[in-house]
Amino acid sequence: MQDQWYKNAIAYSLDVETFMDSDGDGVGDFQGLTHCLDHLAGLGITCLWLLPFYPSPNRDNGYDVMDYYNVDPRLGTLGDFVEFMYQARERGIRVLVDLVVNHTSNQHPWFQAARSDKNSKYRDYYVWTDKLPEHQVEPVFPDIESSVWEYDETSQAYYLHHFYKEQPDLNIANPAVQAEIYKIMGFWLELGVSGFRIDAAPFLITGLGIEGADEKCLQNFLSQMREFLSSRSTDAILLAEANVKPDQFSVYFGEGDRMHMLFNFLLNRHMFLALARQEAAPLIDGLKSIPKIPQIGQLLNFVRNHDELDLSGLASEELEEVFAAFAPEENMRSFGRGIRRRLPPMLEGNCHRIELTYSLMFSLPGTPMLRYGDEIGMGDDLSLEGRESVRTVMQWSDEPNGGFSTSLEKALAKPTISKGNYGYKHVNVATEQRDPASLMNWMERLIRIRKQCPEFGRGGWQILETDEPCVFAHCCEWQGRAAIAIHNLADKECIATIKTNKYKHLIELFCDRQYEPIQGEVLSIALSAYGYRWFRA
Ligand code: TEU
Repeated sequence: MQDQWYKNAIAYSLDVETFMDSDGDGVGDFQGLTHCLDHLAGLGITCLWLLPFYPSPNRDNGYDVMDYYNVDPRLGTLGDFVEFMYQARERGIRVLVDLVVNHTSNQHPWFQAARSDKNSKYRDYYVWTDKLPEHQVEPVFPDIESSVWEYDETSQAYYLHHFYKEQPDLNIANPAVQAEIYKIMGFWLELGVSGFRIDAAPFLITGLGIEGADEKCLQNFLSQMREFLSSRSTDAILLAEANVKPDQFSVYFGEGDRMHMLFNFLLNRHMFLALARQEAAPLIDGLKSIPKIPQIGQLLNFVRNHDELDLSGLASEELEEVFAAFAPEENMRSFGRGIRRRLPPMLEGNCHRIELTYSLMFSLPGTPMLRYGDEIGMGDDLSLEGRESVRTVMQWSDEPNGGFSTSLEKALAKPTISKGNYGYKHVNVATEQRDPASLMNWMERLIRIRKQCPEFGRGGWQILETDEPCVFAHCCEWQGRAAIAIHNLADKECIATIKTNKYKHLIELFCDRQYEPIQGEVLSIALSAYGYRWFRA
């Protein structure tokens, strides 16, 4: 039986390319990452998700794979990967890898064979049409691609691509393609990974790109994927990247026989709306709208990822409220639905508010995930194109290049070091290590306390009603124990009265400053502006 380790994990996502360069060529690599494992272990991280590190022409930051069975030579060798896996395991850190199989790179040998020969067995690995269908879905990047169909001169037909045209969609309905996917999963499982992040899950099976895709077919495929996984490992998990509405959650979780985890995009955007309004209501509505999840299922909470802050599920007025609060300048927006910024610049560097946000995210029901650089409060670099603005290199010290690379010319040739207040001179691991009041040391404490509160990861949750609209208070219970978290989203202090007779003696676990102990039968909780308090009840 699975011990459901993922329900009490502390996850961390990183891109090998931007984490640490060990050989001075200006590009991060597996050896560099291996040297930095002690930093991650010291923080308390127990599970890494690595963004794609496979050979790729890099049209889409590695999300266009040319070879599923290797490491991009810029990042190291398979040998370096295996050594990294050993060193991670020694430190109790599990590793999830990105399974990018909605599409391949157009440079993948399968696509090369498919386009050059209509009789090739690889032809049906992709989705072709001679005539453009009448109804077409929108491409994911409408600012760059005008259609999901691209005409291929060589084979005189159109192929389907939901993302960039250099990323032809695989025809996953084809059993031969499914067999290839299982072979890829089997390979990485043998190398010791603890599971997969399933990239672009909702797009996997999309018929001919026509609206009303074959949902049943997708469900079957997700079940079969799980069956394959279980036949090879009792421990590994599947984590789907699916930014979908609550009524679609069951497609991914099934009866507990499909995905183990889903990214919690839903609560993510509700959290940002709540922060923008300085009101708890959007978070409460968000939580309440999450359907019941099978026992083995879990949601993965996060603040930001490597894409834009995707707000596409919000109503248009709500979207505008978040834009107005956190991205007033046009160039931070991406075609109307997202924000290309990291959190600290969105909150104008307000340390107290940054802590509030992570404290909140870590206490939400589910598993928390950080993204590299979150622990030190890294910013973005809006002078970079598109999503590159939030993909700058990790800042290790105030040395040149932020200690990321010894190669001055090469790393600087690629201007990835973020500037200004958030640049490596001010924000870096070495400096924060020495400062007891730093965000990084705070994050380490947050993680330690969170590990002592399995209730947030494993328990059932309940909203605690308060008389202050700006206060979000909730309680999670598991195996007869309860953990309570109270967050003041507003920039003014308050005293929130919590209406409950159930919890009388609260023991303070974690808070933003020294508070008077709570006394008496009525729970009157003092909170500073953006204050937060965690209790054991
Ligand atoms: O994103 C998949 C996805 O569904 C997109 O809509 C995502 O929300 C969008 O890229 C926002 O910028 C994944 C990866 O996270 C993304 O980086 C890749 O570009 C994409 O798949 C294609 O592989």
